[in-house]
Amino acid sequence: MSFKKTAILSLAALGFAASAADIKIGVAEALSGGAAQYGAAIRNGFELAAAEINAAGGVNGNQIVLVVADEQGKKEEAINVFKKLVFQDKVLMVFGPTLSNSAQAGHPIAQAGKTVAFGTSTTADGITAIGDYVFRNSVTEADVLPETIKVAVKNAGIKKVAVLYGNDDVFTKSGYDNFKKALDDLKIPVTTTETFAKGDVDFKAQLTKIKASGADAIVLSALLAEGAPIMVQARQLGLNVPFIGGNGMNSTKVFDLAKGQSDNLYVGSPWSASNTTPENSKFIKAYTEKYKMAPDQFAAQAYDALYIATQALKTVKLSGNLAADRTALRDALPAVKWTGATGPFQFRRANDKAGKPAGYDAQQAPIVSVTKGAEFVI
Ligand code: 1QQ
Repeated sequence: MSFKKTAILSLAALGFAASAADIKIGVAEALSGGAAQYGAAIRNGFELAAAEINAAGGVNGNQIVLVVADEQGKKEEAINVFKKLVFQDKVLMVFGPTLSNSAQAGHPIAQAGKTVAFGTSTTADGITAIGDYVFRNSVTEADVLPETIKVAVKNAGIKKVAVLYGNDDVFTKSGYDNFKKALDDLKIPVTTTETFAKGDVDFKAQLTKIKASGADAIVLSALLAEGAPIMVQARQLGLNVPFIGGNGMNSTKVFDLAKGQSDNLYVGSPWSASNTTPENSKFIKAYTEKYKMAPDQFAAQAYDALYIATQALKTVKLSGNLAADRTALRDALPAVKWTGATGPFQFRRANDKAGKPAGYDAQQAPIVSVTKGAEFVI
């Protein structure tokens, strides 16, 4: 008998055998760097859901074990972390990464390893075109932005807008493309289109041009690291028009980062703190008790995502053969329907670039809200 076998047998004799049935799930999120503004809330959402699911008996008696890794909001790190989780840690599936920019780098690794990659915050075009193991429950910019613009225009009597976007990030660029399409469809004139890059800190030149252009609102496709200072600097320049933002601006962190200058920002998401369904009330209460702070949509989507995966896992008879189990989970996921903190959810098949069926997007309706006194109000 080899040493390895002896070691396993003695572990079993000591009562560790049950751990063989643990279900290892990877969580690859930005836990440091600028995107940790989102990633920390996402991790909290997963850990809350895992604790609840395990306390209620786990998945057919098996406990969920999260293997959390920091992909730092960077493409190269997303590649490293996905390789580690898929090939070294041998997790059943991977949630994350936080940014679409990183997903374009990390998801092909999961796809090659025939392992589900499940985004809970990735909203750019083309993510689920990567392959049939790629899923997300985050509603795309393409689905949300037309609705956000419609509500903002109606509410604030907007006639013409300026557009400002980050041109070096997959998400901010996709947000721009979808904003542009929605503005064209609604025949809303654009006074000027300005850009910035990741890491920029001074946006006065672009904002001065926007002010001179006479726009009634600023359509902004940005992540918080740049989006929050943009709001502050606009107000400093006396540019007090509404902002219309994408998913990147849809975080309560905007209230900390743009202190006192965060009013009048329109965003859309299926999740709202003021939604009083039993599922959402339970989530908000449990989250607030556990973390001593209010959740945001990023936490809510991660929380729902683990419940969605759990519903699929409950229908799968895990064989202990990793490759077979990974594929069985992939095959079970598309049929899941789940009503969670973000409301009723189901998947919708996405196509690849050639128009052939690929991964799965979220089929969910957005709610548009506007910031007022450090709150999102419907
Ligand atoms: C993306 C996003 C970001 C705002 C996630 C935090 O939506 O990168 O797709």
